[in-house]
Amino acid sequence: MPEESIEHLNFDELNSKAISEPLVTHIYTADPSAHLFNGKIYIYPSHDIDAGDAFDDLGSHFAMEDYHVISMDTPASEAVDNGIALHVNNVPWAEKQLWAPDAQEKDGKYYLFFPAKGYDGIFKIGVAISDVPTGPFKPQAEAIKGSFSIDPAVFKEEDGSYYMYFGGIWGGQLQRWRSGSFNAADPESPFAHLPADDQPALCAKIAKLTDDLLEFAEPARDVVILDEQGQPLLQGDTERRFFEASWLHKHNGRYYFSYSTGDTHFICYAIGDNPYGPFTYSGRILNPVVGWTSHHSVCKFSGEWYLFYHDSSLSKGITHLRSIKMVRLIHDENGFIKTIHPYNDLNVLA
Ligand code: FUB
Repeated sequence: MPEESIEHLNFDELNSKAISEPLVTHIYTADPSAHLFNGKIYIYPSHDIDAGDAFDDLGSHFAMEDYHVISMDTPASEAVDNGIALHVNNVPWAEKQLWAPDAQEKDGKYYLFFPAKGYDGIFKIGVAISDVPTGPFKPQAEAIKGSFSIDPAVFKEEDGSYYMYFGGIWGGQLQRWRSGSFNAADPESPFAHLPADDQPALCAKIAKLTDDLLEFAEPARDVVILDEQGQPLLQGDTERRFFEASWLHKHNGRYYFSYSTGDTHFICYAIGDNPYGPFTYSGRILNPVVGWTSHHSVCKFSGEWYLFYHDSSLSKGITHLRSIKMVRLIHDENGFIKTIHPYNDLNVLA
């Protein structure tokens, strides 16, 4: 992922116009996956560090080593850092790059789902378990069988079943799995193996989880996003097609699949009538933030929806040093989400 030119930005002006503040400032955090467990908000973010790795389009500079869980009693409360919840050194199968995680609760146990690169350089998704939402989490010895790529997000359906959405292109390697096995050719290129611009876009993946939440109960399927004509979005439709950062929330009986468009920096959403989709593209949730990546979650507290997201305002624009934030998210009377502008009267891409 390239470093965006930020020379035109005045960070004092930017921070005075930001619609929300970082939730924590003593560490850098990103990719916030928020859930309500036992009436309290728990946020499962990436823990950004500067490990000194050079910037590249594969995201090698995102060299995170551990996770911290952040908790809040209410949206207005102080955000509390609960310390290290999992470290890569304790994950037998993982070598590096603990990217965006998620968590779920089942029968009083808490499951942390996380991507990491194995010693073969291939991203897989693992699970770690704790008796409490804040961890520490004990990892399984192996990654989930049949898992690949990054950015797991696990949705709990009202019937008690759980579905994992996952995947990310470029450095997230999703394009290398198009044939069903990992294509290692052109290892330095994030663009090799992508569909042509006039072909259907590469889709996020979905798989139902087994009852113990430790494995896929079925082969992963495509999460298809349709345009207004009912046709799959095309790979060249970069302002709407899926890039990474899947999330699923349910509102008034409809399923909202949201995601980042990556190199065009939007958080968009599409609506469907079941967890598998297809979903119809419905608009933008969040306009571009400072920093290259955008990644979010949507969580309800006391009847109000909130968007959790990140930007690089605290680090003055350093792409891999981000800070988690939150803001109210509004569905209008027809169920469409009102687009959020992260800085009043300011477009960071202008
Ligand atoms: O934090 C590392 C990667 O950056 C995440 O996995 C992506 O979603 C992007 O936010």
